[in-house]
Amino acid sequence: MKENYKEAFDKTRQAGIIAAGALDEIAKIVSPGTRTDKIDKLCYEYINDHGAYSAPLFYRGFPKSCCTSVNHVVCHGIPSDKTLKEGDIINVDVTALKDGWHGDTSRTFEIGEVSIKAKKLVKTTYEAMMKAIQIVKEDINLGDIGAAIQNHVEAEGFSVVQDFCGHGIGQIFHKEPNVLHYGKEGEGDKIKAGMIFTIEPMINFGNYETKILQDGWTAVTKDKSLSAQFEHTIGVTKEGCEIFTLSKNKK
Ligand code: EYL
Ligand code: CO
Repeated sequence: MKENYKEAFDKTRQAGIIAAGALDEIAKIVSPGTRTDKIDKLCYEYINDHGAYSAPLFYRGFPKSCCTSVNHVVCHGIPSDKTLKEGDIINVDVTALKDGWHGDTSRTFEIGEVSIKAKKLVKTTYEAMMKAIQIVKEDINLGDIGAAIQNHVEAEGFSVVQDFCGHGIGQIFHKEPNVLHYGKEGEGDKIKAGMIFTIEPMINFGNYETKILQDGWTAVTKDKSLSAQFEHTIGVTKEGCEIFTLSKNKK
């Protein structure tokens, strides 16, 4: 059972590099006046030009190639003619399917100058994801990941969304295990070397509760407060983990 996961890691790394590269290109156009469907078009074309598919497109009927979630939208925002404006925050979530394997990643971008509270929310969300990634290695419990995120986020006065979670990923977009972004140390299953999953905390400025809009896709905060998210796809090793979706521009 030793190093049997080399192919899985190699393939997921290739998909992850494409997904991260798409976000690097998207980072260049997220500014005041940009329509969210322009982001979707760039995502679609970048991923296709790199010999891959956008996994979200038509997944469970989803109509676009990526999710664009602005301000109080928690996740699964649908690209549209909506125009970004100064002070907005937007999460863009992309998944590349390359050679049968998935790489899933998202970042929250700030549009022009944003409020101090939005900045703090985005920074804390990124830190929470990275703190969780930093503790990952064989034999920790899934609850340790949730606790690392929840402890950091709540110390800053924000709340962790409970209605969506990270997930196992590989030749299937979403599989076991569910990776909760809240929990207690020592709880949940132990993780083992070779496992591949996402960590993708959604963090709200106000209450953790969400609801789905009439369109059937868009998840928003019930209290209309701001929400931020970051996501990486990682592979567990004996000593730690590998992040498959790092940006070349280091982010
Ligand atoms: C499609 C399916 C309801 C995505 C992710 C697009 C959206 C809402 C049903 C997870 C689940 C992206 O990127 C994702 N996870 O990291 N569904 C997704 N859809 C969709
Ligand atoms: Co995703």
